[in-house]
Amino acid sequence: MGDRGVEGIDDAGDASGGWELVTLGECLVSLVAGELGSLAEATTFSRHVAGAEANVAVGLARLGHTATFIGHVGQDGFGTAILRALRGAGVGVDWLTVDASGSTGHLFRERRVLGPAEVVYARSGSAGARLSPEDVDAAAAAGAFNGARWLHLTGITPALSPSCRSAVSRAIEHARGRGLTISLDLNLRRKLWTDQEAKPVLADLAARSDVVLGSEDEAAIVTGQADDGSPTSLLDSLLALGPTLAVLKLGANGAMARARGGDVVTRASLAVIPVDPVGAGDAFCAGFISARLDGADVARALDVGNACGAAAVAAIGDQAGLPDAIELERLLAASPTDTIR
Ligand code: KDG
Repeated sequence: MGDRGVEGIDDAGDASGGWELVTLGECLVSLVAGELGSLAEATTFSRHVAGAEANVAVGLARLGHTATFIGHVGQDGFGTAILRALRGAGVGVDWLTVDASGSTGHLFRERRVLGPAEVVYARSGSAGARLSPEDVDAAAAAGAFNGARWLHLTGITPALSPSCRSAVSRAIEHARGRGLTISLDLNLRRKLWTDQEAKPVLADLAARSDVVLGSEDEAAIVTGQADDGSPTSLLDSLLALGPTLAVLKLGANGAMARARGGDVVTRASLAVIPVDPVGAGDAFCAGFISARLDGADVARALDVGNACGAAAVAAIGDQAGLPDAIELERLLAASPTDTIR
């Protein structure tokens, strides 16, 4: 178990320098509709920095951990905005390449408080999709993984391009060789690939990860098990793929987890009226990973993840609501009627 990182050992040691968390993928700009409802009626948009892995890195940094991000942005104003935002959040950008051969990926999305929100991507052929295994090797050679404790991956990056898929695989090799804990958020994006294309790729990544997180729908696709309303059997099917810990994000219903050979742990979410549901899953991952890096047990990590997810949906944009450590403690301690005066 020693080579399985934090999830495989009881006593998570201190970071020995460098970045605690390494992640990689496409950080993009998200143009979020100002008006609630259909994109068809939206006329104003606000610009935010987005991208699942970058959201997790920013979430970790807000909570006092250190995180670095490997990727590409275009040599354009959106790329500059991303660099400034990540740097300003304290995320390492030493391995965020400014790439003149493609533009920065962006997306438009509507804001709904009822039903799923539609996203329109403008990321095909983007700079972000040019991330390659050579980038990961270069970051590793420059020390990105030295002293790191955690590698976080999502199912979005392998869908972007063959080189992105290889980059994810290469990151696992670097992390595994150094004993990092590896987490995979399934994050199935059906506008990027079909379920049939995604299933074997994500199942393979899950097999090579320590912690797999996802929704019930995503877990059902990746495990090939019917989503029959039994989260416990989905957790077991995820564990059968190979990780030591499986986590189901249940949105307003909280989260559940099971470690291999352990009991099912279920924790409720915080009550919240969402103003922008996108980014909740990434915020959950940030909170969960942060708590595990702090040595928390799975129940506490689920609580922290749920609180971060609730905080994220209470603000517009993927990253605006990500709490710092003080806000997090207030959220975990407060009754719904509390006011800070
Ligand atoms: O989880 C939020 C992400 O989905 C969003 O920021 C954009 O990375 C993104 C994607 O590909 O959907």
